[in-house]
Amino acid sequence: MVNGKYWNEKIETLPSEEIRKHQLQKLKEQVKYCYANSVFYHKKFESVGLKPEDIQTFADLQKIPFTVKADLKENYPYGMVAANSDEIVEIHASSGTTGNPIVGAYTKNDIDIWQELMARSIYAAGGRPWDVIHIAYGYGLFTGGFGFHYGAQKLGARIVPIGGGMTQRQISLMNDLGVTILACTPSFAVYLAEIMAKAGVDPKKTFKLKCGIFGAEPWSQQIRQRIEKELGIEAFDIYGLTELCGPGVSVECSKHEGLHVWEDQFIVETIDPDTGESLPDGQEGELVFTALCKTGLPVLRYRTRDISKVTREKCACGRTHARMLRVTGRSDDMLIIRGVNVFPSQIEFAVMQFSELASQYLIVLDRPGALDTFLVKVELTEQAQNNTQLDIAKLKYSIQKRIHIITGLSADIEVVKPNELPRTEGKAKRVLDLRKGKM
Ligand code: DLL
Repeated sequence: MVNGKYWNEKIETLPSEEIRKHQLQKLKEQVKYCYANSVFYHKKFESVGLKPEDIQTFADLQKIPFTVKADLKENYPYGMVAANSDEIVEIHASSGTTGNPIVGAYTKNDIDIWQELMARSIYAAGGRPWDVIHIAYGYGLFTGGFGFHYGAQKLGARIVPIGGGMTQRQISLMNDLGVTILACTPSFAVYLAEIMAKAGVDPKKTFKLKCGIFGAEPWSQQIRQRIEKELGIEAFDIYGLTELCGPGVSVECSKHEGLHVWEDQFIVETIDPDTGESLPDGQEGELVFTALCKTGLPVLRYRTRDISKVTREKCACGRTHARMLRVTGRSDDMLIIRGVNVFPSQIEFAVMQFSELASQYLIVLDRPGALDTFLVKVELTEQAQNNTQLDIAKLKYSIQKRIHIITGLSADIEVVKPNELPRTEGKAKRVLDLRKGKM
């Protein structure tokens, strides 16, 4: 259906009990598939004495051991592939910061599913065949560019496959080509808005932009408000990871009350990241996903490290699939500063309270002696920079106080000039940890 509320109404509004029934059926089949075709899962099952027949109910899901990032790294590149090698038609990868990259190996079946999920996701965010979609996620091994490309292609929208880079040119093309949907990381959207403001371009006046579909990194409510205000668009959150397909695991609908997880393809669970214990819906924890129909590189109970919570309350949009709330951070993003646990999102929350500051910030940690140093670099907006009345010392003190209230730690604050902090076209870098290797 092209002009209704849904891309795939039957699936998107399937009654919850039917989704559960479908999931259990697919889970049983997938477990059998993994046991028979994946050397990795066969061994894993044997090591805990598990046979595919042992999975009969939802509760039995708990019997399946978790799969973790290290499994994928250790089995790089093809050790976890279950399909015949000539069935693999595409490879993607995410780099991470250490060790081997995480490889995604896709069969034609996997690409078809991904394309369907991305068409649904773009549609849920308001995309229609008559839209012009500017895909500024990187093309290549990163899944962002191709994921959006496949989805927009299925939708029949007009694609501008710009990828990363050429920021100035991107802006003029967006205007010239009548772009209506912007797809990129939230930090790149902020960057585009900054460059537009600097060039005296007001996207609200000349552009046809109506919405943006942003993901691949955590972003706060405050960043969303800034993007929406500066670009004059409605912003939608999209989530995904290479291990599951790429973007298109979940997406926000027009209600903006969490991201619908496409449950016909994934079972989502939340666990305590420290103990691995299963948590009830509504409680914050680490997201764990089981891909139900993946054949290239299947994953069962995959620990994402992403922190969120799941709700199964009815959504006013009519979609019946569970929702996850925005990802607040990753359990392995957590910084331990002077013994205190701090998430970059907490610093972002503090910084974004100040209208004098731009959206860019950088946390710099070091250990020159016995103690950690904790510096937060923040950047003035052009407007604040030109305000001769601005009392920088007072501003610094207020930021410091706010960070202290949130984290209990006192940070040093450095206020820098507009555009002084580095921008990236891909995922933003928020932390510079110089302590590594220093005891
Ligand atoms: O980032 C896939 C993607 C591309 C998603 C474009 C959305 C848009 P990876 O490079 O494998 O895949 O990184 C996956 O990025 O585990 C999260 O930590 C983070 N992430 C992805 N989307 C979001 C989001 C892509 N909406 C990792 N909010 C995940 C917060 C996100 N974090």
